[in-house]
Amino acid sequence: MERRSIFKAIAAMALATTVAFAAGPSIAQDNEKFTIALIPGLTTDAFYITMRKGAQAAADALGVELVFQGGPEFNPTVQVPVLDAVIARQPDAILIAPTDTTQLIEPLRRAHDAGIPIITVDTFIGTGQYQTGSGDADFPLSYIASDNILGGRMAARALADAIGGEGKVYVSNVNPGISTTDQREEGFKLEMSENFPEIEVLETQFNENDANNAASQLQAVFARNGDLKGVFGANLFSALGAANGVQQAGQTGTIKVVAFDAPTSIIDNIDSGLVDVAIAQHPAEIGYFGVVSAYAHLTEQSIPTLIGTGFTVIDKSNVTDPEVAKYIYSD
Ligand code: T6T
Repeated sequence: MERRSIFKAIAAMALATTVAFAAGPSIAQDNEKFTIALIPGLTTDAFYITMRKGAQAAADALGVELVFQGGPEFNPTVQVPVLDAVIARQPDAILIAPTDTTQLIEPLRRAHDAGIPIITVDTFIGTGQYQTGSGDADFPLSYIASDNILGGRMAARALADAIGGEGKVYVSNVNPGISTTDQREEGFKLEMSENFPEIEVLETQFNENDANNAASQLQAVFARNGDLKGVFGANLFSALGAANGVQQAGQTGTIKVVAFDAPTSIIDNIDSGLVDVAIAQHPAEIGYFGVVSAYAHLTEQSIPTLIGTGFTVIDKSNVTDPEVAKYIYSD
């Protein structure tokens, strides 16, 4: 090859390399745009609205199409038909917050059998230990969520502190069978029994994710226990309802409230003194890493089977700090 041709060949190779790098991973090479579906527990919950924002940020960065499709209630009977409709659209991957640890196993297996990779976000199916080769629910690729046992323990410590380490409290919870809220209750009770012997944890009240139920239950528990000192609301609606119940009972500041989740309504209640502490999850982080993980899998990278996201504890002392306030959920 004469010298000029060698230079030309090298220049051509350099150009080809630049084009290949600029084009990015395999998806752009065949012009495919991945579609990733995100199925929340319910669409109108500030927690999942915030998760969607994080997922959309990752989708925009990666050139992925994000489809957000869910039901109006946190309930497997409502969620399964939504899931079936999503499977029929054949997305490249599904991110889902399953509304029940057992009732979503078979419906999700239909997606798996159709060849659609599944990542669960926020909640899990089975034991939440995936890709182990054991059990009947280990087929999702990854679980991305808060450490909910730890979150329950954090709530217990905050409530114990607020009530001075003694007295009666209870957990306002959604329904049994939801991985997140089951684990929060478990962590809360473990922490109380291990470290706060002077605190009596009364029977859990299940409100079916309805803040009005949670409010009436608070008043009924208070009617039976005039010395009630505190309540742990194990998710957004439980906490909001329990706080409303405290206010309706005229016990603001006397019955202490620790809230899981941080929508603006709970933050307003911190300002007014009705809620002592809110444990904010990082739902945007869950959504962001959900999309990134699905994309990594679709472009043939291996992904972790578990990704834990953080918490921010919000109270009167730090609620105006922008580094804290950025974790308040979007409505
Ligand atoms: O607490 C979140 C979520 O983590 C839980 O799984 C269900 O309830 C929320 O969406 C809040 O309403």
